[in-house]
Amino acid sequence: MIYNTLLSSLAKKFALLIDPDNQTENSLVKILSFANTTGIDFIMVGGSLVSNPIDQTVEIIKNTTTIPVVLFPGSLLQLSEKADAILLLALISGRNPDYLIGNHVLAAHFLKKSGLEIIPTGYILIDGKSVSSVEYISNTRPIPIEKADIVVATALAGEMLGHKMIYLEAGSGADRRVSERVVAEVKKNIRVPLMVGGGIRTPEDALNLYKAGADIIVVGSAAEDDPEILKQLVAVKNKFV
Ligand code: 1GP
Repeated sequence: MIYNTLLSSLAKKFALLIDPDNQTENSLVKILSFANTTGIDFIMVGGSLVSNPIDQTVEIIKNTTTIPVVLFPGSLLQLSEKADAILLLALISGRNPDYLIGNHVLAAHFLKKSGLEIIPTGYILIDGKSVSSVEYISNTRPIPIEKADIVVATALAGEMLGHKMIYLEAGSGADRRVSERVVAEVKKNIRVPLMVGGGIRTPEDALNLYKAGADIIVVGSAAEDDPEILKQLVAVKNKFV
């Protein structure tokens, strides 16, 4: 079980995010060849707007690597029985009922039959300086970056509601990633694993966020731009072993 492996050790984890729309089969295989040699803990698949069939992407990943595949669905069109697990996201920074419970009701029977491992995740969108796809598509507002107290209270409420993971998200390709201060404040207050993503591009970013308390770092855009950077980014987590 993927969640149990997250809990079973204190080691820092690294997740590669694949947005199917940003990949051809060739570029996907190339990025996976780097992923296979670097010690990535799991591959997330999804995006705010995905027009390619998610099954195909998951299939290519499963045929190319043994790294567990975790769905990160932006919509009901992004469900696949071929993955290993799903982050069942509740967009708890927002006040759009569809993203808090509506889509989950629609997906519930499918998920129960799918055999996917379900990881209920409190998903918190934080202002990354520019309007993110998540903000636009979900029609929710991000929490302002300077309002660390609101982020902490939101994360706490998410944990109290039973979410097994908290994900701090600045949005894919964010101009400004989540700050160390916010990560540290949230980490002090919750016990479930803390994921951080959006705009993380350099080993220094990763190092500082791990130091601040991130348990799992998610990188998508930087690896799309230059798959070779994965080696340096993933190597950072080994400094904490
Ligand atoms: C987006 O947090 C992820 O949901 C990854 O963001 O593409 O900026 O790495 P990047």
